[in-house]
Amino acid sequence: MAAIEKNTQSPRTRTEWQNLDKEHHLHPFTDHKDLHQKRSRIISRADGCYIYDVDGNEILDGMSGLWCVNLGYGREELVAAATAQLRELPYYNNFFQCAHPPAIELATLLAEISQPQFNRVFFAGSGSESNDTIVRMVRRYWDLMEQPERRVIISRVNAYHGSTVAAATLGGMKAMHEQMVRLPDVVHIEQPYWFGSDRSLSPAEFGLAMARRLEEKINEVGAGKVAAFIGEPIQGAGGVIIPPDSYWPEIQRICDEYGILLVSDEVITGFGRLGEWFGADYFGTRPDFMTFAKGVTSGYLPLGGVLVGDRVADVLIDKGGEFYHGYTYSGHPASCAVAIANVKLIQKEGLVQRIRDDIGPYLQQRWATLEDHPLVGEARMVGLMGAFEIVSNKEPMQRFDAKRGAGPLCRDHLVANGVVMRAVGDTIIAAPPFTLSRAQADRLVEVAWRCLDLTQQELLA
Ligand code: PXG
Repeated sequence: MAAIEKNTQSPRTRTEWQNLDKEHHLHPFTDHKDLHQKRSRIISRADGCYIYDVDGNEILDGMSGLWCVNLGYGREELVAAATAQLRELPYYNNFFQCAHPPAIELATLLAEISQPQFNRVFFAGSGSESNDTIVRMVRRYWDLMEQPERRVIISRVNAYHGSTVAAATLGGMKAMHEQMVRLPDVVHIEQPYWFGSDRSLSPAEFGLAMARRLEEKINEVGAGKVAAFIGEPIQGAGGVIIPPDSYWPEIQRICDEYGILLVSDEVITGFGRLGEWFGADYFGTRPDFMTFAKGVTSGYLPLGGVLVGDRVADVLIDKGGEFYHGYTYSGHPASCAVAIANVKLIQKEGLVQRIRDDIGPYLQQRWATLEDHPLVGEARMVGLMGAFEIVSNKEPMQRFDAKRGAGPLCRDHLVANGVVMRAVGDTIIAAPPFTLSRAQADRLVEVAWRCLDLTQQELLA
């Protein structure tokens, strides 16, 4: 296949793109009034770990797109897999007793790389759709188990599980809930955010206490009414909340004791981000479901899905009866072909091990040095997923007044200095591609330090 032509000659100027964008394009999660004052950044191409704006400025992508371009940009193998599949069979469905080779092959591959209880996959087009599938399948399972009173799904405050109504109900984002009608039978417990707590407990004690909120909630709701618990192994969009080591084993114990299904939302943590194939492997849980999306294709084409554990799949299959749920693009052939190529590349290049043993520990150790900056209260990272907390004072710990916008200020400096990270309030988060070099890791940290200096000068001026 011919090398892709780089679109270096943009047919329009930046201003023209910005004007058209303003006139016609509504963006996700955006205050458009605010955007129209600032104008959009127009990103027109990318290569490796870098994105380029329409003026040709090079920016190191510390967020892997939106936590998805794990293998970096410009991977010809993924382009070739998509192109070949589009030629062979661009679309066919998996409804009505049909299936196609890419969906079957990918399902088989996913069963191979996941824990032994996972042998079956239900495909969707995105993480949100996958979590809708979870809501539907959890209910179907308990109906088939003749325990229809088990209806309640327990989730966590500040969780992000997507933006469809079901997924956003599962999520714990207050601002989203205020703009929507929520599903019934979803309740939330606190998140294991030690840095955001009063820190009177040690991290280990705090982790246990937060896990036991699940047990308290089960008892409050009534043990016979609880269907499932859902959580991201590390909360991503909520600010890279890394739970203390004591947290997940206790959650697992409680789920086992009360017989409730455990759902691990692996949309960000799946496919190697933490130096293991899945976050459940990293934290040692044995979930009944894993939601995936994003990194399954490194974002080259949209795909999501749910790995369904035998406990549930066996019941669905053995008891029979149609499960009235599915999407036109459940297992789109081209997306599945890209996913197969993507997983095989991760295997061939040993990228999971690279994160566990090489670039992960390297960046983590560099990242930790940010704690020496006067503005950083904590710098944390697992695998290639990290955050640092901007504070006005370390001892006692104090935040800047939220109105000062310290986080967004720092984020804007980062972008202006050629590095993308995200601000969640005053928490700056990063999740760079798995192919990040050591020099690029150094650059992430050096630019972060410099931008913290700039932020400090501006806030203290
Ligand atoms: N679960 C998790 C854990 C996610 O992070 C979804 C589900 C939904 O996936 P889709 O494919 O429907 O978007 C996500 C998505 C951010 C940000 O700003 C994070 C996501 C999406 C958009 C923005 O960090 N995560």
